[in-house]
Amino acid sequence: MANLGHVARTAGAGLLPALAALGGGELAAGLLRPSSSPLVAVGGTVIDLTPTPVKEFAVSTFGTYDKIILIGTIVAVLLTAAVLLGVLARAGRRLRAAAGVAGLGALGALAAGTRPAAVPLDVVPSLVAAGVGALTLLLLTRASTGTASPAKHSGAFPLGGTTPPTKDSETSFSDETASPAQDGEASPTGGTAPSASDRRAFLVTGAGAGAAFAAGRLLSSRVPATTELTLPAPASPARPLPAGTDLRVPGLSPFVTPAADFYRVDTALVVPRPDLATWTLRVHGTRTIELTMADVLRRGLIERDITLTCVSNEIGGPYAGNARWLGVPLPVLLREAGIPAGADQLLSTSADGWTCGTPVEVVMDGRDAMLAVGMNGRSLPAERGFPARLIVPGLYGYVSATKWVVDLRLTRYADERAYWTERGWAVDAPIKTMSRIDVPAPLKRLRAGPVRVAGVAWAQHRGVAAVEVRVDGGPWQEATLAATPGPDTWRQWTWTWHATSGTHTLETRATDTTGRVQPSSRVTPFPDGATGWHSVVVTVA
Ligand SMILES: Nc1nc2c(c(=O)[nH]1)N[C@H]1C(S)=C(S)[C@@H](COP(=O)(O)O)O[C@H]1N2
Ligand SMILES: [Mo]
Repeated sequence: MANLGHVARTAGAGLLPALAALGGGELAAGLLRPSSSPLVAVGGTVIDLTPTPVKEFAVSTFGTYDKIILIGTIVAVLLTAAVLLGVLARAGRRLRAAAGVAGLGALGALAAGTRPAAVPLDVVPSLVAAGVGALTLLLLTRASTGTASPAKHSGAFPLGGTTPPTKDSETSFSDETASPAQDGEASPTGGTAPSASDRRAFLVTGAGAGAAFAAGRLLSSRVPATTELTLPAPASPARPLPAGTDLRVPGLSPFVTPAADFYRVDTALVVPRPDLATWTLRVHGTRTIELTMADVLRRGLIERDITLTCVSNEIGGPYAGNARWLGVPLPVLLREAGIPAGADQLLSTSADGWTCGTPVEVVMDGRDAMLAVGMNGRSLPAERGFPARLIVPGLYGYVSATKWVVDLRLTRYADERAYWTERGWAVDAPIKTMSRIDVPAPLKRLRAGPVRVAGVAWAQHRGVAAVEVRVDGGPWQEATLAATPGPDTWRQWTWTWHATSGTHTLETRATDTTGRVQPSSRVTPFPDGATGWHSVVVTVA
C-alpha cells in the first residue's frame, strides 16, 4: 500500500503538471490557431522528420489510423518523460524538474515555430504550456510538502514531493541540494499520506487541465462561417456518363466514389480550415496575381470525371477514387500570371505549408489540369482541400493534387524541391497501369459453378484498353470492360469464372491504350509507384 502510494505520488508529481501543460497549450491553441497546438506541431514535425521507409511502414501497417497512433505515441512519450520528472521532483530536485517540464514546452515551441506555415504567434501555446507545467509542478510539490504533516488520511494520493517542511519552505535553489534521503517516504511517520488540501489541489489541477484541454479541442474544431461555395454552372460540363459505366456488381467499387468513402492521404494532423473571407490564391509567374474565390469562380469552370490515385497504394490497395471535379483550368491561371522562360515546375503550396511539384509541360499539354472547387456536385469537403485544390489527370497525388492550395509558383526543378521529392520520391510520377480484383474478396469461400469476378482498372490519361484474368497461372482470359467517359477515369471490368472445387488463385492485369501491359514484377510503392499483378486466393466448396 505504502509502495503503491509512493508510486502514485511520484508519478503524479510529474503527470499532473504535464496534463496541466497540455490543457494550457490546447486552450491557447484553440484561442489562437489550431495548428499551433504543441501536440499538433510536434506531431507534424515528427511526420516531416520520419525517414521515408518508417513512414511507409506506418502507413501500410496502420492505414488511416496512422495519425491517431502518432499522437498517441507522442502523448505516451510525453507522459513517460513527465513521470521521470516527477521522480526527479520527488527526489528533491524540484527546480530541475520544473525546468525539465519547461524544456518539453520549449521543444513544442521550437516545433510550432518552425512548421512550414508558421507565424510567430504559433510559439505562444507551447510557451503557455511550458509556463503552466513548470508552475504547476512547483506549486503542487510545494503545496504538498507544506501540508505533509502527520497523516490524517490513510488513502495515499498522488501528489508531489513530501519533502519535510524544513526543506520545503525554501523556494530557492535549496532543492538542488536536497538529498533523496529527505524524501517524505523516509520520514518517521511514513509521511506518505497527503492532507485534504493536497487532494483538493490534485482534483482542481486535474479537473482544470481536463477542462482546458476539452475547451481547446472544442475551439480548434470549430467550423468556419463558410464551408460551402455557391458553385456556378460549368462553362464546360462533364460528358454524360455513357450507359453501362457502373455495373453495380455487389462488392465492386462504384464508378463514382462518394466523397465520404474517398481515400484520404495527407500530412495534415488537423484539417486546415482556411477562412473563405481572407482566402486568396497567389500565382507567381512573370508577375504575381492574387485571386479571391469570387475571382476564381468568374473564370469559366470545367467539370470532369477524374480518378485520383496515391503513389503509396500497394497492389490491390484502396488508395484510388473517382469523382466528378469542377474547377478552373490551370493553364488559364498560369497564362494570366505569365509563364517565365525556363520554368519547368509548377510548385504549389497548401495553407499548412505542404508543397507539390508538377511538370509545367504536363499541366499545359491540353489535359484537364484544374484548380478544383467542387467534387461530385458540391464544394470540396474540408478534408478534400476546401476551398480549392489541384487535380491533374494522370499523375499520382503527391505531384499533382495539392489540397487547401494557396500559392502557385512557376519555377524550376533545379531551384526548388517539393515535400515528397525532398524525401526521395520520384520527381516525375505518372500513374502506372493497374488492375484490381474487388470481388470475390480475398479468402472468400465460394460455391462451384459460375462466379462473377469483377474489379477496376486504371491508366489515367492513357486509358485502359484491356483487362485479363487468369486462374492458377493458366491462360489469360479477356475480361469485359465497362463503358467509360474518357481516359482519365478508372474502368470497371467483369469476368465469369466457372469455378471448380479447391483452392484457387485469381490474377489480373491491365493493358493501357499505348499497348503497355501491367508488369508482373513486384516493386514497392517507393519511389514512383508499385507494380505487379493483383491476386486473390479463394476456396471453392
Ligand atoms: N495539402 C496537402 N495536399 C495533398 C497532400 C498533403 O499531404 N497535403 N497529399 C497528397 C497526396 S499524397 C494524395 S495521394 C492526394 C490525396 O487526396 P485525397 O486525400 O483527397 O484522396 O492529396 C495530395 N494533396
Ligand atoms: Mo499520395
